[in-house]
Amino acid sequence: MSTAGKVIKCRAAVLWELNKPLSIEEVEVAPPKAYEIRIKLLATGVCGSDDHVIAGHFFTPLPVILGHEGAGIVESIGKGVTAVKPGDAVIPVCIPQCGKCVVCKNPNASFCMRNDVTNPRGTMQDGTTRFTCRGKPIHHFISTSTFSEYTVVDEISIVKIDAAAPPEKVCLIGCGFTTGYGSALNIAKVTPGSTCVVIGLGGVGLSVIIGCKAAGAARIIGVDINKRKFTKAKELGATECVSPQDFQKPIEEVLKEMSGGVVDFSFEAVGRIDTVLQALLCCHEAFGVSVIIGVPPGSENLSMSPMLLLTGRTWKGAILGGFKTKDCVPKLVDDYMANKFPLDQLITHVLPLEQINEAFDLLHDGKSIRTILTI
Ligand code: COD
Ligand code: ZN
Ligand code: ZN
Repeated sequence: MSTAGKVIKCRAAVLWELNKPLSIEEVEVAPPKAYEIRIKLLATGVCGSDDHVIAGHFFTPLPVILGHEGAGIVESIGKGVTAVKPGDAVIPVCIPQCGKCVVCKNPNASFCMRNDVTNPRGTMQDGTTRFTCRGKPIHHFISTSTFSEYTVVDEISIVKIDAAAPPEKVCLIGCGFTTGYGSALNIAKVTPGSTCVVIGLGGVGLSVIIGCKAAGAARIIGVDINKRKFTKAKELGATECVSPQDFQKPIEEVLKEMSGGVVDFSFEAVGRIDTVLQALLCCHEAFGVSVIIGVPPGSENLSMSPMLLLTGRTWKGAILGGFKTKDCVPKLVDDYMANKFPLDQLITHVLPLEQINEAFDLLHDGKSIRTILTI
């Protein structure tokens, strides 16, 4: 029996309050309106940014269904939708590509102005939500909300992918992998023979390493306070790894010495003020490029000397690796299918959606890189 046009009752993980476990609830998912798509999700990754929301470091309206690294199939479409049809394999994307705004029209920019990241409303583009639970509207999260059996997204926030791609793997192309890999290739534009420093070896930092290696970097130095992350970092291309806790002096000094003073590219993939500064300071003062990927807690500002940039450093940042999502995500899936990068190695755990809080425990305890939730 077709569910098109009807409200679907299904399971979803709802965050009602900050710093509380997610609650598996029965939610109602309304049918898609014009230019919207309802998706049956099959798998979703658990990203550090979902955790930042729960901890109150990344503001989005509550109650909310989090999750932004999903893959699934189209269940039904609203009026006017042409990008996909029911049955298509898709990835919802947390940065839309509307194709019409000044950013979308700029070939060198990707942060579409219709994103829900800068000033999150937690809604569809029309300002309303498609989720209800216990009679209350539930917010969406950065245009995606993948911790649910079904979600509704705008047409500008969905990409069609190869139907043969395994959802429990390519869901990571919805955020973590793409964020790190693109930061190396598109934002830093890592050059062959260069020396790179990657601070933070979670799923995003490891994806930076994959990108640096693909670009032909000669040295890739991984930095993390959790030494359990070093083995995988080396498997993926880090040439050496260090923990700041093993040194008396600041880690940027250690990194400068290790590299003979020549760090060409540095990346911050932790989401802390001190590591943002470490990444900036460790790269060469005249030609170093430092890329911010993590977002420190909302109220924290950084104070730095303008001299750090006057000498010639470049300081950059990007969300989702600077990829224009509609143009690039399907190609990344094709590249994965052609074995061009080792995405599977980022996956350390697979759990059912019901065990989502265990997935966050694994992340907090530093035991997982990526947990995939099967839905
Ligand atoms: N020095 C070095 N490493 C550290 C330190 C430190 N002081 N503190 C923690 N770490 C390490 C941790 O041990 C861990 O290995 C790693 O840093 C962080 O990894 P995860 O697994 O917690 O997080 P990721 O890799 O999934 O995500 C990292 C981000 C930085 C992308 C994320 O947390 C973030 O800040 N997101 C906000 C940016 C954003 O919105 N991006 C788009 C959607 S994700
Ligand atoms: Zn993410
Ligand atoms: Zn746009």
